[in-house]
Order: sequence, then C-alpha cells, then structure tokens
Amino acid sequence: MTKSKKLNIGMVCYPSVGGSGIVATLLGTELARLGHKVHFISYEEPFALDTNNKNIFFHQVTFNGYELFKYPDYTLPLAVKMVEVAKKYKLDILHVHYAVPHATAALLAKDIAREEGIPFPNVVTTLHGTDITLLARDKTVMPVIKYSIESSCGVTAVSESLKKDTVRNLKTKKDIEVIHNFYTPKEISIKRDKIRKDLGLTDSYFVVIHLSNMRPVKRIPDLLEIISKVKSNKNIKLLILAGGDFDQYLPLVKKLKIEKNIIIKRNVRDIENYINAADIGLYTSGEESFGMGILETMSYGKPVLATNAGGIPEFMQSGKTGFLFKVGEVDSFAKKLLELSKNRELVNKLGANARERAVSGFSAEKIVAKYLAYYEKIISSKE
Ligand code: GMT
Repeated sequence: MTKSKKLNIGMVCYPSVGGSGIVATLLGTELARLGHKVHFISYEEPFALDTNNKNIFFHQVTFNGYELFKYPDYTLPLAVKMVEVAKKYKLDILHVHYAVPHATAALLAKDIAREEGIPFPNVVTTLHGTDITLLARDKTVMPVIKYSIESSCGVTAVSESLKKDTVRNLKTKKDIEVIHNFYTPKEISIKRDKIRKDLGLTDSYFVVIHLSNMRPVKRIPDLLEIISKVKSNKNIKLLILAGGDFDQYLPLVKKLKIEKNIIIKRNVRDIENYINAADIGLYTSGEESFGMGILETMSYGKPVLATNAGGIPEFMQSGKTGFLFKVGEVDSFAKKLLELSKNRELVNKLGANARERAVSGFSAEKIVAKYLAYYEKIISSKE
C-alpha cells in the first residue's frame, strides 16, 4: 500500500454516548478528512457523526424482531450487513470497536463471504475496556471474547494497562498493539462568561467539572463525598455533565446535603463550552482503560484530579497536569481540591501543562498516523 492510497474502511461501533463509540467516530472523521472513505455500520447513526461529509457513509443494521425469539439477536444481522457493505464498497479493512459482538460478527461475516466467494477484508479489533475488565469476567461470554480476539487479524488496545488486563484475564496469545486514544478540541462557540451566567455562577466560583456516563465504575458516590467534604468553601461548585442516569444518586445528594453545591446538566453535546467555563476536572473511577473525559478536560487547558486507575497514568502526570490518587482516597482528593481552589496561579499552570500534554502526545495527527500504519500492516498480512 502506498502512502497516497485512499482506503475503503468499514468502522463498526456502538452508537450511543459511550467512550468506544466516541473514539470510533473521532477516528472515522479524521480518516475521512484525510480522504479515506469510511463506512460506519451500527444499529443507529453514531452520536456526533457528520454524515454530510462526502467521505462518511452510514449503513444501518436492521432487526426483524420475530416474536418467535424471546431475545432479539444483533450479531446475525450485523454479520450480514458487514458482508453486504464489504461486497458493495470493496472494503480494504474492517475496524471493529469493542470485542462483543462486533469482532464475533466479523468472524461470522468472513466465513459467509468465503462461502459465497465474496472478497472480505482483514479485521482489526480495538479493545476499549469494559469488554475486557467487565465482560471477560463473565463466564457466559468469556470464551467468545477470547476466541474473537485470537481470531481477529489485528488487535489493538487503548492503553498498556488494558493490554495487560487482556492477557491476564483471558490468557490470550495474540499480539496486541497499544494505540492510545486521542482528542481533537473543538472551537469554543459560547463564551465562558455566558455559560457561567446561564449556570448562575460568577467568575469568583471555582467550578469543578465531571463528565461521564454515570455507570458504577465511575464511583459517583466518591465524587459526591469529596464535594461534601469541601462544602465549607461555598465558592466550590461541582458541575456534572451526565451522559447517563444521575437520578439514582439523588438520595445521596440529599443525605450529604450538597444540593446547593452541585449543578447537573444532562446529555450536553457541546461539552467544550462547559469544560472551558470550568476550572478543574474531577474523576474518581474505580477502573478506566483510558478515560476519554479526562483527556477532553485536559485538552481545554484544565488540570485534573483523578484516580490512578488503569490507563489514566499513561497520559496524566501527577504533579504536572493535575494530581492522581488511589481509588477511594476521598480525603486526599478533598484536601487537594481545597488547596487548589485557593491557588488560581497553580491551577492555570497545571492547566497549561495539561493542554500541552494532550496536544503533544494525544492529538489526532499523532494517533491516526499510528492507526494507518497498523492498517497497512494488517492489510498486507496473510490470513
Ligand atoms: O465506561 C465508559 O466510559 C464507556 C466505555 C465504552 O466501552 O464505551 O469506555 C471505555 O472505552 C473508552 C474509550 O476507549 C475509555 O476511554 C474508557 O476508559 C473505557 N471505560 C472503562 O474502562 C471503564
């Protein structure tokens, strides 16, 4: 493959506001910008996908929902759609994000294509985290995950930590290439002052931001406890951009008496405007293969207080771009938060370092080039 050859790439992901879907959408968008044709395959159009882009295509997987079946199956129609798209658009590579059922469906698709004499591309599977740290502990699916990884032509993981977890949890023998996630900051379209005004906050507030899908792994109770420990400082506000159900935590908010210390915004799309209006990020995850929310926060020049879980220390430098703590160390988090709320100069310095780290190490330019080099290797490898 020559450097200038433009590829036809199949991109399979979950469409919802989840880390893996966001990464697949970002990657596809950057590849399209470089002139490659990117064919997204999913049950819904991925959130934030720009289908007006002439190089981006969306192919929807449809279900028939026969009453005969108690549990609707996605793997089968997904495999059929993969064959259809591979045949019609002559895909050079099929990149699936998340092992199950995407990598599994790709194996089935490959077999069907072979039977039918249809050329089928080599498959790259990207592991994102919960497919390994959560699902691979479940004996009812673990053998399928392991088989799908071993049988993919290429496998990537979004951090060294996830690669280690995969080998440890599944005893896989497959070579795994680590390609970290990346983020492309967006233009700020609403000024900091305006966002703050709309939130009822003046410039004197020290705004702590958290964005996530609110799943148990994010340890939202720790986040709330930290805020309850610093509530004596009435200027500290926690702004939560909830991409999932926050209501489950309302009884705890009430119990901790922090109703006035937090602001909840649900399903925000223009996260850049809110991060820009904040002062610091706060992330308390128990496990995190990477932590896209943290990288997003850093990209807009905000330092972060986070746990040292999983892949986070691979891009967050404690003492330089913010501070890292052990999972559950809420007292240390609270102490540092109070300290930083009184030291804007240090916050600005850490924020500048955070932006620099995100831009220099985790930009689209750097990471997309790694994916393209990996595609090249996988396309030319014999299956
Ligand atoms: O937990 C999430 O945020 C969703 C999950 C997913 O699979 O969509 O995210 C995983 O993949 C992201 C993108 O690679 C990573 O940034 C997250 O760290 C990872 N989540 C976990 O490992 C818990």
